[in-house]
Amino acid sequence: MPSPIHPAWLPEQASTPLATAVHVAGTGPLVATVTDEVRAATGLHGGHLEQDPGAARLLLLTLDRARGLAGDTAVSRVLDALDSGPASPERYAVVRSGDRTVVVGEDDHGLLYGTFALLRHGAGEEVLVRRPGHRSRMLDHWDNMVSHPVMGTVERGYAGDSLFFSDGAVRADLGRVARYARLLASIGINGVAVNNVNVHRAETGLLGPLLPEVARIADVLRPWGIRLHLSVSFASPIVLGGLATADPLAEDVVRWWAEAAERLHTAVPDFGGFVVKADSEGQPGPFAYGRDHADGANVLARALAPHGGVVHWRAFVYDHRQDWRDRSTDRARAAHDHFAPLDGRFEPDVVLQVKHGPIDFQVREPVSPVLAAVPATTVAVELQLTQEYTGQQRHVCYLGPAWSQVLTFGLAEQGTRPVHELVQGGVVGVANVGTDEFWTGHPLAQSNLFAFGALAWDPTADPDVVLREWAGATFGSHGDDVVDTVCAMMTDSWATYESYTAPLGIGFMVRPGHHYGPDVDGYEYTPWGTYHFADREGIGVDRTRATGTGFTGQYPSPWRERYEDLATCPDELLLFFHHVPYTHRLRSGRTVVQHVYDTHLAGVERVEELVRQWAALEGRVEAGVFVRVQERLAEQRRSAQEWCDQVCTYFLRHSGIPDEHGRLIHP
Ligand code: GCW
Repeated sequence: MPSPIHPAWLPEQASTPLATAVHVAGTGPLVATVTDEVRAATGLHGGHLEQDPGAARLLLLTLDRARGLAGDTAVSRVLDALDSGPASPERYAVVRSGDRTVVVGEDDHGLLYGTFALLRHGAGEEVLVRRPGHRSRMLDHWDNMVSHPVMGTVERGYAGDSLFFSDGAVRADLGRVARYARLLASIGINGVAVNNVNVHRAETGLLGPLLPEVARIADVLRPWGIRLHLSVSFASPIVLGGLATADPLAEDVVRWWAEAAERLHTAVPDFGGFVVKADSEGQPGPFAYGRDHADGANVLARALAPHGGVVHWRAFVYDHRQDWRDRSTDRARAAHDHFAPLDGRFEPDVVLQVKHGPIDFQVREPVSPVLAAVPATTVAVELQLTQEYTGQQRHVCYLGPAWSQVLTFGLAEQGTRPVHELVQGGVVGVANVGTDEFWTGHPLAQSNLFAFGALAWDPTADPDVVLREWAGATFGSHGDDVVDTVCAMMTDSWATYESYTAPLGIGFMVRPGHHYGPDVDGYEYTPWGTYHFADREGIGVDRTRATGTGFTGQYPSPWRERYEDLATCPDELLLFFHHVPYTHRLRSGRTVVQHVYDTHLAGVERVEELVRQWAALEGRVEAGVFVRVQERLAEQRRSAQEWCDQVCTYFLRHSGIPDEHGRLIHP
């Protein structure tokens, strides 16, 4: 018996009752989906579909159809509102006018999103017009076709197996994928890359013999407005095509990619494009042929150009065989060093996909300077929903506030131009779902999927409002006090996670390999380039221009100066940019070592409070959800204590400085 699948934020009772006569009209393939959604919602509540728009109480229309009904007062109000703003694909407008409600989508995508907005929020008397802040809102799955001996079927996956693949093949039953696609459509996601950026031999076949299987997945995603993308190996011309080289300038390689794109387009006419991790962590790339990453990305982009589709080329390129004895090499510098000189050389359909921070999805990193360093290149920012470094979906960690900080951070033009304006290539998230009955392992981690969609659509949205919206949709039927408790538990959960793990932006300190739990020196003498350089005097990485690796110089003003100077570097990033004595006084007034003791001990107490807050919901939420969250909180409690003890003891032993308040720090 397969276990039941949790409805996430779309339980039947969360949708607005549509006990009314509904008229749906429009052009485009998604109109059928809208009709099905509405039929389900009206069927539940006693409404019906109505052929005659004049007799309908609810009209769901694409803009072209709405224009034909301009004589209708309610429709004309919507048209006026739409016509007074700039046209934009996927835009929608919603209004309730007297006893009639109208939803108009600029296109069928807009109608789909407008319909979900109506089902979730109902309609108000003011015309609400919404347009996406980013055209591309995409999730990357790190799913493997064949289970990897260490990583399993989803690399860094904490929620069961792959939704798409099993035993080297595309799943015969894609029912779960259809339900997933519906969830994604309801939050505005419009692209999904189905396989891991680490492409193994099996997945290379997705470009060739397995194309009909790829087409089956695309067919399931399409009715929900989601385009399928594939991660591809740069060595595909060799591995799959049998060529002697993958040199991007070799004629037969150019031809091979053009033919591959042609095949894809035939099988999947709306194919979204390629995602490529090249010359990184062992993946093949153009460096092997003395070519650069513009040469590499451009050959794929030119192949796709006749058909549409983009190349998401990842900027996550660094030396993972570094010598820890060499203090001049700095992994944080790598993406900028590789890509800034290539600005202006990429084909228009290349999107440079940049991780939000310069290292690797740590709980706290500065925003990547690459996002402001390639103005002539289309960039996308990559966020990580799957909680590789933020508790692996065993710890509660609502990441909305972290992503909001990134997206609204004024990186360019003297700090006035926020990241969300720089990322014309949109927002990409590494997915956090799998075959788990709650989708995300930890039921509360569903919030991160929801928030990713909400912030990709509106990067200026308040993450607390988004949290409340998610909690209301998911738990609202259990009462407002349940929603309040869930929000109270989660609003500061990212800050809590940070408080008991690696302090002040230093990062890592995790167990090597699987990255769960503390190991302060775990990566210190490894080739991975993630060091904290603690000695008996102090800790931190000197990334200044004056005395360090010079990474601060990759930032535009005012950040290069602010990060360079100890007096202006924000506390939370201090150890990312500076090596300081344990006695260094933070801008908060506390010393570094005292800050570590205080935050870690407080972090554990906060987790204890989370356990109590959740316990009070016993009998108030669905039993399965209650138990799963309770189990995970117990593990979070244990793990937080372990982090606290190891980090505090490490600082005590290295500094010899006891806690000012005389609390027990294990010697
Ligand atoms: O965060 C690291 C992960 C790898 C991952 C890599 C990447 C897919 O530890 O598992 O590989 O980043 O982003 O490519």
